[in-house]
Amino acid sequence: LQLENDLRRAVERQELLIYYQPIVSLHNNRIRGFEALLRWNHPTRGLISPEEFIPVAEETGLIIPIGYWVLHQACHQTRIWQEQFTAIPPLTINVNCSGKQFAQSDLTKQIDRILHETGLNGVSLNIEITESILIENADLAAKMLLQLKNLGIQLYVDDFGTGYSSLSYLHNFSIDALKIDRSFIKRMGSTNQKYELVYTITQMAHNLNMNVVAEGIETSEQLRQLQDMRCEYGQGFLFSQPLQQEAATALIQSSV
Ligand code: G
Ligand code: G
Ligand code: MN
Ligand code: NA
Repeated sequence: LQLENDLRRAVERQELLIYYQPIVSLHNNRIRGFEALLRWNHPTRGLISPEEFIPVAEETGLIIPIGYWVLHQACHQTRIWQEQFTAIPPLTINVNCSGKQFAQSDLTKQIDRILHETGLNGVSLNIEITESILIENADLAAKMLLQLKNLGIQLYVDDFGTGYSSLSYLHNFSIDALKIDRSFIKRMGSTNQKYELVYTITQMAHNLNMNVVAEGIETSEQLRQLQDMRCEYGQGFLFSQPLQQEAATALIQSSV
């Protein structure tokens, strides 16, 4: 497959890049940190979404070197921002982790190495995983989560609500935050059922000592409703699209 061969060379040709989307504290509307979002600037096809090439990366195992590259870049950039903007609380970085990455027995060791190389404290790093990772290999996941916790890293469940109907796994792992999938936030203002679902998820998370990140906030009405629910964090086009590093730096600069 052509895409597969192209992807093999993408890292060394520096065609992969990271966009940063702010995660905002909803109680004061200030930037808490960013989510790192991978993009591939293909020489002939232009910008390719991770939805298209992550599956290829997973099948070929390329997700492993690519995943460590993302972690390294994102931690490095976050450390630079922390040193540059000392008047605000140290910015945090959320990095997405796929199932295959999560199954690497030396994942914690590699992340520890990256933290040392970049000088970033583990407490500034949040790892995002999907529900399916926790459920499909629960024993391994429990072990990994404990190891990551020992580095100070926080665990976020991504796309919450879209995967499994079973909630029992929430008891079995120490999860720090749920990211409510943007499909729930969409039309929250116009349909009562969506509002009630988001409200109920938020209450449940708080009762289990977890924070909540609402994804895909696009309107000030959605923002107000989420603030009323005491949802801690938000992400979405209302605040900012995912930005290239220079634009993200300018956004932080303008907010301090
Ligand atoms: O940014 P965008 O909406 O195109 O992202 C699409 C999907 O790709 C999201 O579900 C996101 O979690 C995933 N994704 C983005 N960056 C990374 C990455 O660095 N690693 C992995 N495994 N997934 C990513
Ligand atoms: O699955 P994950 O949450 O990692 O995916 C993040 C993706 O969501 C990114 O690709 C980003 O472009 C997209 N996204 C971020 N904010 C919004 C938003 O407000 N509306 C919509 N439709 N998509 C968003
Ligand atoms: Mn994510
Ligand atoms: Na998501």
